Amino acid sequence: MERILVTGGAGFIGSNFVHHLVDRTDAEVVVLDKMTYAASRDSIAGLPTDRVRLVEGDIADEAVVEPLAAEADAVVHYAAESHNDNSLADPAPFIRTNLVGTFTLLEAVRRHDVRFHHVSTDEVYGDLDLNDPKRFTEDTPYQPSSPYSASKAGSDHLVRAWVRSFGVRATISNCSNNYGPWQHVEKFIPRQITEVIDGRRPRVYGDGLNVRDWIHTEDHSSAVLAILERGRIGETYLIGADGERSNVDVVRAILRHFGRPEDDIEWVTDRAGHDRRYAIESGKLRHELDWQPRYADFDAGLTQTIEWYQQHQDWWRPAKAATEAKYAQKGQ
Ligand code: NAD
Ligand code: TDX
Repeated sequence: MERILVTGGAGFIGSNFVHHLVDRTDAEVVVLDKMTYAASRDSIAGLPTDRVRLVEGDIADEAVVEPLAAEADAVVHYAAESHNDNSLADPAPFIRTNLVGTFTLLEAVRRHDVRFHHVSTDEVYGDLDLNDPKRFTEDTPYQPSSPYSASKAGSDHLVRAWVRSFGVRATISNCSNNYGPWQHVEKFIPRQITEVIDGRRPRVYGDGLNVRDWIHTEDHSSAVLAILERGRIGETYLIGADGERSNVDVVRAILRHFGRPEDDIEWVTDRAGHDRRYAIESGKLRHELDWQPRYADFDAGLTQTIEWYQQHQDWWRPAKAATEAKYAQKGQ
């Protein structure tokens, strides 16, 4: 594989994948990113300029996408509006980027017969009860709850239809909640770490018992590369690292790290339609593609992530005040 187009490659997870490609393959990487509030040039700064090129543009703009798809051997599609709370406040950009953007890319890879990998989320499956022994599998029916997850579910369906009707050579992955460096401070773990660094209390929605299945972003990247290289065309692979934790448990671990009392929590207004629990059964990926997570110990990965945010205050501070102002308006 010589030239790989990575959409959303200046975002949290896409930028990690760009580093992963540079470190582990000989590929030339073109990043197509609209550079929204969620993007960061710093996250891909310092990479060799003969290997990585950033194109600032919109995946929903055919004139931008067409020439880049024409010269690519593969497209790995991360670009999205990604935050549930934002999708509840204003769904429009989610429809345009996640649905129209994915459609625009699919039409371009169809024209040029380019291999396509679509990065999606476990949220397309809706949620599980706390005491349900089941986990999501590739056969779980779609039942998205929020405008964000509905737009991602729709984008998955577009990919499946383009495979079946037009023979597009595509795979899909649905991953659980990612954590690690370079995640925007609007998201749960960075928000709580930076609140505590600023001497405030972590802000937990509802009763805090909602469960997320955490995976380090490095492990997400290694799984996507395995699927790109060895996955079967037309298949979906679930990506997860057996990292189920309740939100309140994660917050208590962060408080402990800073030597603060474990009940020093601000309980705030719950998210509308808040999914209760996500849990991934990733046996297909592990057995078929021989993939294993490297960050099996969530607490060690969390400690490393906390230290990263302590050491990179210049990076996250510019976004922090505006993010908190938005949450404050909603009582969160
Ligand atoms: P992010 O918000 O950090 O990054 C998204 C990137 O896409 C940004 O750089 C942004 O500028 C870019 N972008 C947005 N709209 C664009 C457009 N119209 N054209 C081009 N670029 C555009 O998101 P993330 O957390 O890194 O998520 C990346 C992908 O992984 C998304 O598709 C998301 O649905 C999926 N995913 C995320 C998680 C998670 O826990 N964060 C879990 C599973 C799947
Ligand atoms: O301040 C907060 N307090 C709180 O209790 C925030 C920001 C969140 N939460 C809760 C809501 C969720 O139960 O924490 C949990 C995680 O919240 P988010 O970080 O917003 O993630 P989530 O909604 O689970 O979605 C994430 O994982 C799946 C990503 O943002 C999606 O892009 C991905 O598809």
